[in-house]
Order: sequence, then structure tokens, then C-alpha cells
Amino acid sequence: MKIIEVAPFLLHVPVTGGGIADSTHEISHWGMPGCRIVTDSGLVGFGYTGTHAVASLDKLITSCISDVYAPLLLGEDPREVRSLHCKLLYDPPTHWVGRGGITQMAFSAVDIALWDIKAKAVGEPLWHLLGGSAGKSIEAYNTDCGWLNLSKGKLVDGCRRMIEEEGFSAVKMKVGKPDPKEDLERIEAVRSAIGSKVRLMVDANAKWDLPTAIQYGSRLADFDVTWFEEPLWHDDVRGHAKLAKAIDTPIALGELLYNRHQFLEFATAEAVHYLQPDASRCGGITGLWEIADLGLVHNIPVSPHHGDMMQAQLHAVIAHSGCEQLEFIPWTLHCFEEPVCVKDGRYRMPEQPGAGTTITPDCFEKYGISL
Ligand code: 0YR
Ligand code: MG
Repeated sequence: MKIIEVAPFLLHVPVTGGGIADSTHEISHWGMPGCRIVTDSGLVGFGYTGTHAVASLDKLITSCISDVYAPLLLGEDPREVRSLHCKLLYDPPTHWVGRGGITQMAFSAVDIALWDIKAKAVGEPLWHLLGGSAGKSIEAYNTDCGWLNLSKGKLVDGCRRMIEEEGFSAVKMKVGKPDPKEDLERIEAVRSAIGSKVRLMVDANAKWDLPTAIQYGSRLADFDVTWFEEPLWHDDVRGHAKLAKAIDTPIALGELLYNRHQFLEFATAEAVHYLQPDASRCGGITGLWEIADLGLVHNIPVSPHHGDMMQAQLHAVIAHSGCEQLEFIPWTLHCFEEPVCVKDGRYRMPEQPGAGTTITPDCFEKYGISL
């Protein structure tokens, strides 16, 4: 089998309720720059990364795919995905300017499309090809009820509804209001509405500095918060290590890290308790798998970030014994041939061959941005 075409695409899909905010971003659309990889067998693989839908930046990702990676892929056998992963990763001109950001996100999209082809070629869902079993049940925790722009009343109602009506057993809410005391009031309100059995996580999206995180982070234990996510700037290993020593609530991070070496730094510095790689950023399914292995070795649970909108990541989470959970944000589900499906807070096993990333023609028509 040979790759005959690498066709980039860009989609901008509206998010829930017209727009959402966390402590650092306000967004109205989710961006999906990616590519279809076409083979001479007729099989087509789909891969993409996740952005805040800024077309000028998204187009840097798609042009990196078509101008830089496509020439390295044409004529290759897409099923040799690990070998192609290395070819792209260690390509000298690329790694001189890349190894993070735009190039790494383009690279991740390609890796996901290759795994999609490999699984389609054997006629199996990717989780099965990776050695997973249908007997493993994956928990979904819901973030789509916890945005920072919601009033306290709406936040509380939404979290309660996810638990009482939708059957989730864990929810995540954002913090990072100008006055952290308001964050504590919101957490208190959510905790008292959802009761003591449901797990509650909080996410600061890297907004706080170390003194703020120590002062207010130490209060999170009062509300039995399962983890404190991205309390500090993404690259600050030492800061997170200090915070981890100072407070009782475990720390989660990784959605903006690009490779296994960065995860290793946090793990060995004892600066993190939950790893949150995002396949659409950290090197695709291959990269996610390496980081999940690292989690196993260090005995740190792995709970991937949604950024890839769950589709391909669910397969890896099912198959990898270091993973038990996956964030749920349902913004792009209607774009896929086989959208992931959650019932009673658990993901249903995907059944179609591939990585679950096949996007419908309808979705291209509706949300496609011309390149
Ligand atoms: C907006 N999940 C996150 C939203 C989410 C962001 O950027 O996507 O809050 O990625 O932190 O854990
Ligand atoms: Mg987060």
C-alpha cells in the first residue's frame, strides 16, 4: 500500500452555547486543521489537531502538513506508522525549526491519520489493533458544564444536571476569576450541589502565579477536589514541584506539552500527579502511547486532554493499561461518521474500523474553511 496524496483541510466548528471561556481564552469555535491521507488501495485516513480557530494560525499548521510533511510521506506505506513517525520527527530541516507548536501539531495530525489507515487496513477499530479489550470500561468526566463565563447559578445547575440527568460521576470546572475568592465560592456552591460522592476537578489553565496557587490551592482540599489542573505556567517544572509540596490536592497537567521528555521532567521532579497528554499535540497516538508508558513506569495515572475531541484518543485509552479516563467535551461529535458516545458516564466501545476520525462530507461542507 502506498500514500498517493496528503490533502490538508481546515474546519471551524461552533462550540456549545455560542461561546465559552476559561481563565485564559474566550472561544466561539473549535479549529480542526488536519489532513486526509489517500492511498492507492482506496483507503483514506483522517487526522487533525485542535485549536482555538484562528484561521491565520491554523493555516500555518495545514501548510506545514502539505509543504513539509507531505513530500516525506508520498510513496510510503502508511501502515509503517512507527517508522514514518520517526522519519518525520527526526527530519533535520523540520526539527531545526520545530519540536513544539505548529510543526508538532501538524505532525500529530499526520500520525493520527496513519493509525486510522492502519486500523482500517485490518478492518478493526484501532483499540483492538492496539491490543485493547472490550471488557474495559472508560469513564468520561464532563468539562462542558464548568466554564468560567457561566454565572454561578448556571454553573451549579449545569453540573447538577450532568450528574442527575446524564449520569456522569465526575465533572470539571474552571477557576481563574480576577478575585480567587470568587473561585472558592463557586467551588463551594458546586460541591454542595453535587454531593460528596461525585468527583470534582478544577482547572486554572495556567493563570495563577505560585503565591496565588499556594494560598488558594491549599483551600481546594476543603471541597475534596480530585485534582488541580494547570495551576501555573505550562513550562514551569520547579514551580509545580514547589506547589505539589505545599498543598494536599494532586496536580494534573500536560495538555500543552509536546513530547515525552517534557512529561519526564515533570514526573521526575515530582511536580505532577496526573498526566494529561493530548494526542493532537504530543505526537499523535504514537506520542500519547509513549507518555502513557511513562505514566505506568512512574505510577502516575494518565487522563488525556480532550483536544482531539476524544475520537482517536478513546482508542488509545481503551488499549493502554495506564489510562482509565478521558475528558468529555462534545463540541464536534456531529462531524464524525462514528461519533464517540457516552452513556451513564462511560464511553461506548467504538465499532467501526479505524481511529474514529472519519469526518462526514456534510461537516466539510458546513464548517470547511478554504485554504
Ligand atoms: C478552551 N481542558 C481545557 C478549552 C480546555 C480548554 O481552550 O478547550 O479550557 O482545553 O483546559 O482541560
Ligand atoms: Mg485543561
